[in-house]
Amino acid sequence: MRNWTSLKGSLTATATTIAAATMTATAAAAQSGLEIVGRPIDGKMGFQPAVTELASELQWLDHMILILITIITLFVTGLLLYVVVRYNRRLNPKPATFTHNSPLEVAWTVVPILILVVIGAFSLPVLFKQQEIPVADITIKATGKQWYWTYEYSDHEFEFDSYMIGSPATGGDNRLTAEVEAQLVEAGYSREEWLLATDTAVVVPVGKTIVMQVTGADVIHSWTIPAFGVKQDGVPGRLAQLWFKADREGVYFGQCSELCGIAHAYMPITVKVVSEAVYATWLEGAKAEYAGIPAAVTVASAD
Ligand SMILES: [Cu+2]
Repeated sequence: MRNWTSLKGSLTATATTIAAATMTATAAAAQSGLEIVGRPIDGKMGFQPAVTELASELQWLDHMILILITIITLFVTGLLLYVVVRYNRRLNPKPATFTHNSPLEVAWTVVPILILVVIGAFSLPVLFKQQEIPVADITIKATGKQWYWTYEYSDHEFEFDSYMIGSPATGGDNRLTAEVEAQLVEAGYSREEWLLATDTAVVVPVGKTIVMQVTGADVIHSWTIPAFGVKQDGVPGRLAQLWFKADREGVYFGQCSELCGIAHAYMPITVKVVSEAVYATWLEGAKAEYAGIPAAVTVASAD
């Protein structure tokens, strides 16, 4: 029913409305009262709020390197200006003719090496922390498809598809129309979340270690949530892993981050971090709603 190709031009308006209503009802179920935390904001600079240790460390590293490169850039600019002023032809009519200065050459080789070692010493632990996958409380498999995501809750044997609200699968045509805005509102979002909100969302409990297995069914996609500090390519035929432990309830958004075809811009990612109680309730509902849905891979054709 949510197959892209079969939907294209074949669904009647009634069926679309029913489907949209069902999907948005599910989406809204786990969202009441949840703050929208992780989304881009017009005119803002910098990072989204860091809600995992990984994201905090990444952002700390970024700031540390920003300070280092600012110092280096100012130093080099200062040297250049000094040389331009002090050693121009007017102030220095008789130029020096030496070609070597061993102490200086050793210094400009050793100092950059030391700077790189310092950067490496701080960045490698952050990288390893991302790549060393801890024992999972919950394992979810995200499969990127043209152009939506399928999430399998591996511990509970159910899966569901996640489409952008306003995509052809939810009765739209990737444009923000009045109907699409109504769907967004009904699902607990606003037009600000257009291109970010999906009909179903990944729901996880706060403070639990989530291991996300990421793969692709057709071409390479990439799963990311900036506020979690995670990004992983989903490559067909490979199963990569990422992990996160969100410490703040809320709604978080990401987008497919590997150019994957014509509707690449229309396959966002929505994650809701909820309390354990809300998660347990959602899980029961999801089991009832999605159990037995065949795990068939639906590959969209480009027509
Ligand atoms: Cu993509």
